[in-house]
Amino acid sequence: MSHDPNCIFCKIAEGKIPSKKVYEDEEILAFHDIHPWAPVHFLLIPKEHVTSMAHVEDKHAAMLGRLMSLVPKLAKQEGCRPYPEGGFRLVCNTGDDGGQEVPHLHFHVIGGPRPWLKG
Ligand code: DGP
Repeated sequence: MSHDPNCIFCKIAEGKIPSKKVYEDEEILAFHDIHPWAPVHFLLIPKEHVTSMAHVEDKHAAMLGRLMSLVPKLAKQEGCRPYPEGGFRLVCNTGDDGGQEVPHLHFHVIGGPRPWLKG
C-alpha cells in the first residue's frame, strides 16, 4: 500500500496523529474535519496514499466504490437528516485550482441544518 511519511492524512490513517473517527476498515478511514464548515463535517479517505482525484487509476475503482457507498450510511450516522428535506454536500477539492489544501485524496461530507449554506 502506497504511503507518504510526510503526509498528514497518512499519519492520521496510521494513528500517529489523533482524529475523531467516524468509521474505519482495512482500507478506508472517516474522521471529523478539524475546521468544520457545518454542524456535520467529516472526511472520508483511502488509507493508501493517493494524492488527489486527479491521481485515481483503475486499480482504485473498487475501493472508491466502497467509499462512496459508505457516504449515505455515515451521513445518517453523523446526524444528517433524510433526503430530501435533509441531505448533505459531498465535496472533493482537487489540485490548486480546486482548492485542495491537503494532498491526500479526501471527500468532505457536509450537512446539518443549514443557516451556513449561502448558495
Ligand atoms: P481541502 O481544502 O479539501 O484539502 O480540505 C482539507 C481539510 O482537512 C480541511 O477542511 C481541514 C482538514 N484538516 C487538515 N488537517 C487536519 C488534521 O490534522 N486533522 C483533521 N481532523 N482535519 C484536518
